[in-house]
Amino acid sequence: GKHVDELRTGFHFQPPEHWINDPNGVMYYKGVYHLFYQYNPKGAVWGNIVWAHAVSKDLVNWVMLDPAIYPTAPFDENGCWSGSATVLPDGTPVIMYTGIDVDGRQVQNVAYPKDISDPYLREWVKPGYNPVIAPDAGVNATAFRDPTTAWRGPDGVWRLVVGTKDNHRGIAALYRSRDFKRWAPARRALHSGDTGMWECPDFYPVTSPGGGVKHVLKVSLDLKRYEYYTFGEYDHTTDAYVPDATLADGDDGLRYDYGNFYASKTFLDTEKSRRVLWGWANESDSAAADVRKGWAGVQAIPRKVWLAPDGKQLMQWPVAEIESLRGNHVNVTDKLVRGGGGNYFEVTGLATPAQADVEATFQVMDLDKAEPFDPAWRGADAQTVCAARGADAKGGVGPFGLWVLASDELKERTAVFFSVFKRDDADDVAGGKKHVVLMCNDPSRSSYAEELYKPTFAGFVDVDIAATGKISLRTLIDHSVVESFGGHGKTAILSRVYATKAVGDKARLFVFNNGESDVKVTNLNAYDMGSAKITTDR
Ligand code: DQQ
Repeated sequence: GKHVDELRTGFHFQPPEHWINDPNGVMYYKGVYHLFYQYNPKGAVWGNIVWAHAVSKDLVNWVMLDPAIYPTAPFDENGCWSGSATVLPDGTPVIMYTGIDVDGRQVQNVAYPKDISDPYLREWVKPGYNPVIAPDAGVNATAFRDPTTAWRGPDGVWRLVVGTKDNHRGIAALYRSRDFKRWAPARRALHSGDTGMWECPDFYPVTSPGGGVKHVLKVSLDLKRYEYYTFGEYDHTTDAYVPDATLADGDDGLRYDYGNFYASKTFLDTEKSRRVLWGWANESDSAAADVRKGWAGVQAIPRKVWLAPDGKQLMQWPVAEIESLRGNHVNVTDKLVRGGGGNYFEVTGLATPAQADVEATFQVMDLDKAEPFDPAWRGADAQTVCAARGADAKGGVGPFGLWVLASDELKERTAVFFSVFKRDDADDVAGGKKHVVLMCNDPSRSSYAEELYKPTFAGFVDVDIAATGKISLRTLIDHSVVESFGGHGKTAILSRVYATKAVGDKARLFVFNNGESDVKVTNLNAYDMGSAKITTDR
């Protein structure tokens, strides 16, 4: 029907129909970006999993190809689950993925391109010697999956990590190989934690602002359905990984995204010398609604990822290529939204506010109005605080921010906003900062529809707001996706919402302020976004 089509994205990746989940085997090879992803060729629910395949020259427009890897052999006949690509020194790409074998065991298999002169690498061959990594005695064969991209040590030996668990302990199991064919488990895991199964691990170097290199380890928490990362020192000789002591190493750790974003994976873009992150965003409507729609799941906009100048966290920003879709542009400069609660103005002039890119800088005019950060919230996560103090709360400084996908009568609206509190403690974590900045996504009023999962998502933004009084927000609005970046990429939140009235050209965009302090929009640029070109080449 019309309504469900209006929820399809214009510039977030999704295939024409059916279910998708994890990005797989992402890579750049001879001028072409490859995205493989978990896909059900038969329906809009998880199952019958194969590796679907799409290629792009710019990470924006895609050519859809036939599935690249699908069950064909005893070592994967019950499914082709997640994995990664590695480009070997001779330029040959190799995929390692998890097969669900005839006995239901999770094993790791390799696949090589059939014809490396095909720039699209359409066909993949699985050698008969698969699996190359099987669960040994003592390994949980139903929790042993999602191999990372491999890296080579100074000794010329390949290493990679497989996600697994031992009871409640999540493990990044390390394997080694000289020839990518015979793999042996290392005596010690790369890392582990008391957080349940570790899915989709990722391990990669980032340049340290202080010089040298840090390594990032990201894991997806099967039980919590979110990801966290640490970074620290990795010794290439001993394969010891020691996360920086200042970082939380558990489910309270740093996240790429505090919203709907899972099973992510990075690759090194050698063309543009950057690391690019892909992540999957599930639906937040019901499975029955997905079947009616005929599709489920999108990929987040690929994000450049790097270590912050202060060395305390990763930064993320949508790849610059996405800006090629920007069209008609609206600007607001130095517009005051008075305090006192309930003040707002509309950003007019966009043709497609349901498909837009908004960048805004807010200046808090009276930081002294910030309320003290409730001691009861100390140690609580941002989500708990924001769930207690949603977008409609009357605060001291904030809530202020955007209402996106808003309907005419303003009953449907998704709030993306900041709240600022005074820190009454001088703990080390604050690093001298006197305020706590909270970034939230409140979808509680996003839709008239029922049976939606509408959790508040939130993260802290580690900025010193007292220095300038300013905080920035970028929000990519794409029909049923609201993907936001606070503090120039310090905190990201992706949310899925399902407006019924605020769809297509009926959606509207507002700036609101529910705090006591005035807030000035010093600069806001909003762009209509064109649609990505999706073509088929079969
Ligand atoms: N999805 C895949 C698994 C992975 C999970 C199966 C994470 O390989 O652990 O579709 O979303």
